Amino acid sequence: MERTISPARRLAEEAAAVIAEKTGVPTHDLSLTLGSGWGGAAALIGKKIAEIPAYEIPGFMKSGVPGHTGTITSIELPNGRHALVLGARTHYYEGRGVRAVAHGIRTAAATGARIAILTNGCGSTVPDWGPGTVVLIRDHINLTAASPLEGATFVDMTNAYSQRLRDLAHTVDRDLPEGVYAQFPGPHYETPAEVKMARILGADLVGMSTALETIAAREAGMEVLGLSLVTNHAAGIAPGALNHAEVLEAGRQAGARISHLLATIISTIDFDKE
Ligand code: 8IG
Repeated sequence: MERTISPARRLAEEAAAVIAEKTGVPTHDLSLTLGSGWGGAAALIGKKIAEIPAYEIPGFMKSGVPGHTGTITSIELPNGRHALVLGARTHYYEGRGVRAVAHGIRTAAATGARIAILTNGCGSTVPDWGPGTVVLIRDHINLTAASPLEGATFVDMTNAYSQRLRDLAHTVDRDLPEGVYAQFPGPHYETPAEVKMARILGADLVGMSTALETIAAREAGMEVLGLSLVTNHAAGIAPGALNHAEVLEAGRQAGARISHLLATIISTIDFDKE
């Protein structure tokens, strides 16, 4: 029987071929998406082999969000494995459609990556988890009313966030809390009533990125580790209003500590045991 490849998959394979050509690295092992606050990790995990402006790679566009860089970087880890750092996340709220949202992850999968580490900055619905708290994502609630998958693609989401990788993160920091991440469509932040709803539904964290990317990663058969940096209490959890400058400032303050944490977690990954 003839194998049919979806247009989304074909574009990802084209992008992967360009990455292989421009980096000289034929395959990658790890996909690393660095969200608000996490950017410093790229410099700590290994040796930079190449950095490519995202718009030179098929299917990627320039990021319009301050604090989000638009490059794709190939890094050689000390163990000889290769990480593809996606500094060019497309958010659902940019309105480019779900295919653009999933393209980075699909491309990383097409380069050979079997593990996806997804990081983000997010709001917290838990009073005790203030700005600077790092949380391992245990599960998510997709409140975007969208899916990055097209057609009859029935992907199991039971163990979307790998127990193996969460255990491994706990060997680095046994006190890392675990939480449920709810993705809202954004780009506006929630109302206090929406945050209360999310809490009642079981969400500890609220964000705008990671759930859709995890779905795409699971479709591609990747193991997912999700790490959130709380940059703000979600609306109504603490007194006062939210603003993007405060979010960036919280990320900046936590940057060195969480980048080191992430680099240490990556250094402990056993790539042969999936
Ligand atoms: I950073 O409070 C960041 N991202 N939905 N709500 C949502 N996304 C966020 C928030 C927040 N903070």
